[in-house]
Amino acid sequence: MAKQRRELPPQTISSRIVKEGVQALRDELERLRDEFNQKVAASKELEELEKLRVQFLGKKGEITMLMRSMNDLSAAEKPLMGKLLNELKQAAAREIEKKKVELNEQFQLREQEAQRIDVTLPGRNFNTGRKHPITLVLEEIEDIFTSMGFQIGEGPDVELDYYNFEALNLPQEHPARDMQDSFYIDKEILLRTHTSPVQVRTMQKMAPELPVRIIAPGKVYRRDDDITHSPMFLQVEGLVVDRDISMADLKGTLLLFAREMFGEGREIRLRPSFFPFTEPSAEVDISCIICNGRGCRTCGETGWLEILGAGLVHPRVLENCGYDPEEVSGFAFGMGVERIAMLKYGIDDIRLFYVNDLRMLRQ
Ligand code: 2NM
Repeated sequence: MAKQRRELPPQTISSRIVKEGVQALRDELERLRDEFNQKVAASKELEELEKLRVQFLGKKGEITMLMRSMNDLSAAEKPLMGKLLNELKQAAAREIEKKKVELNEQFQLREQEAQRIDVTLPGRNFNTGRKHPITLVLEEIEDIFTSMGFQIGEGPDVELDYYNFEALNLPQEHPARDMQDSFYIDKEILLRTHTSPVQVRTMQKMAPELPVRIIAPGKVYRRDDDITHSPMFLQVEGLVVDRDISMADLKGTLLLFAREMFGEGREIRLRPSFFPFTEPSAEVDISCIICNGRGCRTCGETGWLEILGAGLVHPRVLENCGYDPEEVSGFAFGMGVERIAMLKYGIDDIRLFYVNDLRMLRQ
């Protein structure tokens, strides 16, 4: 391929230089300097500046081409023109660099400006999560009992028939053992129907050490589903085993709990009841938190609200768990956390706790 030199612009300048010599080159040099300075001064973007660099100083740039056209000058003219052109080239390169720094600074300034924080803008709202009402009530119950010296015990949700029923003196024919009332994994394994198996496991681990003073909070499962019953709910059971534990200890403990939980003015009342694992057994009521005992719709005009089941631990249960019923006695109680929360917050449908409707949970 032929050398490109013949085709290179500016042919007109080359031919003028041949004809008119140094003066033509000087004119062209002036013109280029002016054009370059004016264009660089007017450029506003780095890309624009780079295009100018290529246009004037690139391989085929106008200044570069002008330097090449010096070949057409006489040996006497070359040194001076070479010097002038070199000066122009170097000045142009310096100008480009200077402008580049300037544009870079402007660019960074604009970036900073865009990122600047307007301290007068209103603060951004973000949603903080909050605890579920059931969690709040559970923690409150735990705080009340731990402050009285109770420890918190835990155990598995999937439980053996032995811990859930057998050790607790629930006979084979007891209705709670029916497939209709519990969730069975197989014949001997089921979802616990109360947290009492935690009490059994704890006593068996501790015996014969005294005192046992624990609460067992956790999920329990029953085949129930209506506005006051859910197939899964939370229970807190309590247990104290020591020498000379009586119904008086039970009543004193539960009165303190009722007053901490529902207010100073609360009274409690024990009514005879039956549980296979306690003897005697009682239902425990608190004076109605709406009407203070005068009678209203919430308490069914009785002045009392049922919140707990309780009793003295059955001698057979103590024995099953490694304690001598001739030496020690104990009291136990159990409550549903949802029921307490429903009373406390005036909620009439237990299922509202589980549908995760934020309009309800935010209240
Ligand atoms: C209740 C009512 C009465 C109870 C009994 C025991 C144990 F394991 F010690 F025997 N724990 N919880 C009990 C007694 C629970 O719930 C309504």
